[in-house]
Amino acid sequence: MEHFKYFLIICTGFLLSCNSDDEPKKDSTSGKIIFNFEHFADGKVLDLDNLKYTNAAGNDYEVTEVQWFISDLTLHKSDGSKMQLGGEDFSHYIDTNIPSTYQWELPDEIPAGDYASISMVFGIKGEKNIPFYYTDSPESNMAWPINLGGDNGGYHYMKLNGFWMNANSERQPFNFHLGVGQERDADNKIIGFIQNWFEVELPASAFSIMANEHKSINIRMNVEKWWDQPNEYDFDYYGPMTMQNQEAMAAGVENGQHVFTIGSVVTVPSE
Ligand SMILES: [Cu+2]
Repeated sequence: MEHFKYFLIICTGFLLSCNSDDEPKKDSTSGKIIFNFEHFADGKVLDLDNLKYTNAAGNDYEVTEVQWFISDLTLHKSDGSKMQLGGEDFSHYIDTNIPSTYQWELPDEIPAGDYASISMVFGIKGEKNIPFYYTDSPESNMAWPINLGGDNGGYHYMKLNGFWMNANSERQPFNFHLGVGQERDADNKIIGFIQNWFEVELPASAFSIMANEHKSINIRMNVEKWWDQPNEYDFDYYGPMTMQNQEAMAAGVENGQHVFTIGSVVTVPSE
């Protein structure tokens, strides 16, 4: 009997300590964010596999698929403080062939209040872009050749594939792929690598969130802007492939500052 009493005390103590450790910290002063991703062209939802678009350089083109990484999403307050989202899940993969990738539900508790802006990294920062980091598809299919990217260029930032009508009026495939670039000597031998990821502050991304509120924020890729300004991107000049062409990728990266906008911010009823 005495033993049994001790057993009960130990058990209860164990359960109590377990409970207090495992209980998720329910913060009644915070909300949650869900990001949704959408692809637009010329101000409307991107119509895939339809050769009906014309870029700034006058190339008629179509898009067959867009596959890309976003990472290090960060909320900024007007006092300069910031909060990086996602924790260990610092990146998210988006694929027009896999609609389930269009949503990224952040685990973070977002303190209630006003936020001045949202910033994002297009692609993955070099120190996190480690070869063989992603072991499962579809992310693993984004691997960037090690000879073209080195130890900090493990994955494509984006594969944007399609066709354009070339100077000979032929429908020619293009692979507008962005990732780590190469520095080459006069003999075209690779002598270094160039990080092409970039950070962008999303225009008009101020929002506020209340306690227990869920915000659904749409991040929009405006596809035509990859080829618009400041560099009018002519496929007849740059050619169908970009991966070994730093000049082409640099033009895309500069234009990339104008590619992303906020589609909408909606408060969704929480469960
Ligand atoms: Cu590629």
